[in-house]
Amino acid sequence: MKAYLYDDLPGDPREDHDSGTQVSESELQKIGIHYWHTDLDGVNKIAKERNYECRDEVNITPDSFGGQEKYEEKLKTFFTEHLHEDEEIRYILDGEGFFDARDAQDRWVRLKVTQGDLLIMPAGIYHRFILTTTDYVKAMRLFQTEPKWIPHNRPAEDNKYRQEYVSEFISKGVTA
Ligand code: KMT
Ligand code: NI
Repeated sequence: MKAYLYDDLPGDPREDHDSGTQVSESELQKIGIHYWHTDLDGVNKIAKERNYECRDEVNITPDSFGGQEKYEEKLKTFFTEHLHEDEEIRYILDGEGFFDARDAQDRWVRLKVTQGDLLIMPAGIYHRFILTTTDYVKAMRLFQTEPKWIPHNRPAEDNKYRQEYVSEFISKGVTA
């Protein structure tokens, strides 16, 4: 996985948009993001520790979504800034994609994920997802008993999980 600040320049969001400023693993942890590069045994171990008993797989390509038009519609949903009331945990089985998450200064941090990357976005973090120009990703989605992937689009400041996230990772993190 590669993590850097998004350049915020116009153009196809499926391009890299690498500003050249890297974001370290410890900086990611400060905003509640965790990642591992691991094999299936590692995924099983982490899933057990965090009580993720269930999983499924998604295959995202224009074909699997019924053609270019429907695919682009789906991408719009993924790429609209939102939060969830539970962790979003994804293991990349094949292909590649970008998760963008807001840091404490409300900048986009871009995480490029490829095969073997396991990523956890905490509940309440504002984020979005998009594929790269290869237009293909296959991912495992882990969940406890029921998937809770309903997107709550920004602004969602009244959301309890947003407020918990802010008090744990944003307000405490203010230094200057
Ligand atoms: C999501 O919820 O944004 C997704 O499942 C994106 C695809 S998983 C790589
Ligand atoms: Ni999401």
